[in-house]
Amino acid sequence: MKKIISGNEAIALGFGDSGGVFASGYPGTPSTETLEEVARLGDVYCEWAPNEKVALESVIGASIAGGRSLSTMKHVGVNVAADALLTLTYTGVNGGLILMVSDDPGMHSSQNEQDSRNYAKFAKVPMLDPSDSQEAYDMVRIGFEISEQFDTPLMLRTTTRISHAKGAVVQQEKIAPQIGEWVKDVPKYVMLPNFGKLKHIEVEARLLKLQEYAETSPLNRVEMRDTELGIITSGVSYQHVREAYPNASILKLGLIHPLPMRKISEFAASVQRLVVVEEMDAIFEEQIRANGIEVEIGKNKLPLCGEINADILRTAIDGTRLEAVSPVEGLPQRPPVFCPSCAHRGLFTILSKLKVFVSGDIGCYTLGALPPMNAMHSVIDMGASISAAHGMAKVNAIAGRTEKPVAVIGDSTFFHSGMTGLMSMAYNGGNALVIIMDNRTTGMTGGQENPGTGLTLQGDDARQVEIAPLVKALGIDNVAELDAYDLKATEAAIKKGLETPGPYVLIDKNPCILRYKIRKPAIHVDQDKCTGCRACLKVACMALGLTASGEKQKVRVDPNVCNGCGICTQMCKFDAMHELEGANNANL
Ligand SMILES: Cc1ncc(C[n+]2csc(CCOP(=O)(O)OP(=O)(O)O)c2C)c(N)n1
Repeated sequence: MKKIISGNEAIALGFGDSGGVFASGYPGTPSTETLEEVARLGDVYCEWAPNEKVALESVIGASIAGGRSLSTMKHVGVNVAADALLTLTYTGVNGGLILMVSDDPGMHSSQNEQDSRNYAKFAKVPMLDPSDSQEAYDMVRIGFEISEQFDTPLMLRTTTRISHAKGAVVQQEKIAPQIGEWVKDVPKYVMLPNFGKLKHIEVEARLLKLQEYAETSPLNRVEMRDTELGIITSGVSYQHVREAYPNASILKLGLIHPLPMRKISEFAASVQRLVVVEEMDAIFEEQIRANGIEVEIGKNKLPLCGEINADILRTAIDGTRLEAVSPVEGLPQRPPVFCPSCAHRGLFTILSKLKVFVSGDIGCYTLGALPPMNAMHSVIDMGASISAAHGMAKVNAIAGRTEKPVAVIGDSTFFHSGMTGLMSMAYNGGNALVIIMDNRTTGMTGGQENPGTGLTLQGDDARQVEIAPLVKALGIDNVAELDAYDLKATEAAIKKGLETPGPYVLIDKNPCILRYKIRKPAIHVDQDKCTGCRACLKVACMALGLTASGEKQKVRVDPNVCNGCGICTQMCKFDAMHELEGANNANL
């Protein structure tokens, strides 16, 4: 029976069907649903980790204990887990180990566009690159087999289109959970220099064996058609190539590291023009050229940035365009905004007013950087808000500047990698105001659980880590609560935090209204009192608009969108905005 499922769902299903025993990951688009789907299978153990390094390390332990295991994360998550990965490659595995990493070409929802194929090269591990849901499913099973046969971790890479697009999947016969013996093997698992030196030699030999495997593996297949044009490609690019050039010959790579150079060379010799199609970096092309094989078109014509599509291919390869493609040019931009009644809106209304330097972090609150708030001035990576604010404060002190930086971070990001920065600030005598927006969920990625929510990935009760005592234990004496829905109190709290010397932490505990489904009646605007001054529009709420043009425009509230938080009412000097019981009850 066929199932129509996404690549992420297919990987989860493949894990369940291939004897998977333990899975751990950290949310990140486009990988997130994979672990959520493993949880839905019901019969395989899985958990959210507070960050990707912890996830991978737990999976390493599960593998050492003999279980087939899976770790899931987005591309930047591998940066966090890289310390573990780059030594895991030396120890190898016991139970098969797959690190699923999802890249985001085009940056639909990411802070950078890094190409994880570099990590396979860097860590000297095999990498698989599926082109559709069926391949994503099948590659989990073959991935475990490769991992165990070659004693290596294996990376299974998806990109946004593979993770999220749906396709038909036929399941293989389910195999029982695979759990080997749990053995003590010091030279294998203890990477002291003496053992590590020997292991490095093994890793290099393993790579050569994997290369031989890649030469004959059906994962890398030649599709011979018209020999005038030959294209080497993989992953989602294969689909674009098939659409743009249905008659071209293709070398479709599934095992993309290490590359089968003999196969590539034979394919190159069998076609007249050789084109290499890959999104982002020139990983294949550089290796192919380094082997003395002539590539007519690669990154000399194809983009290094963003996604490719059939139209881009046709334009680059022979200067023609696809008639069927209708570009989205001219459509209005719809940048994301805070949800109606999100507490982050109250905070950024005040930060914007106070014109302080805000060292930001990654989460829904990053939207505070956009107009009209313009109240976030640096965002680097998860956790950087606190450590960067610390560095800023130190240089400010050296320069004789008095302004104290403000760091803004969410609960999930704080647990992920903000805690260590805060500890450093306390330890090194820092001087920043840190605001933790504890909405009790990992909001940006869709509302996942974390150590502060009191629930596991499966929704079962869990030990709930409290942030205030944790902050104190990290060495911060000044810790206070904040209610970002109360603008006056928020302004007063922030001012106090800025005036008090040394590290100061404010914690807002208003829950995420989406995740916790909080609904309130809409705000009503008294049109007789509204002067049209537009002060309320500064809170940038999508429920607020203007009355029809013509007469002096006044503010109106869309009751279907408004969620009655009352932040806008506090901006009104004319008492024109009120909570009206029952106003939009019909829409609750
Ligand atoms: C290293 C890394 N892992 C994962 C992500 C994906 N991601 C973006 S924001 C975020 C967490 C947001 O949760 P939180 O800090 O609680 O803020 P909220 O969105 O709830 O306001 C995650 C997991 C990322 N950008 N970088």
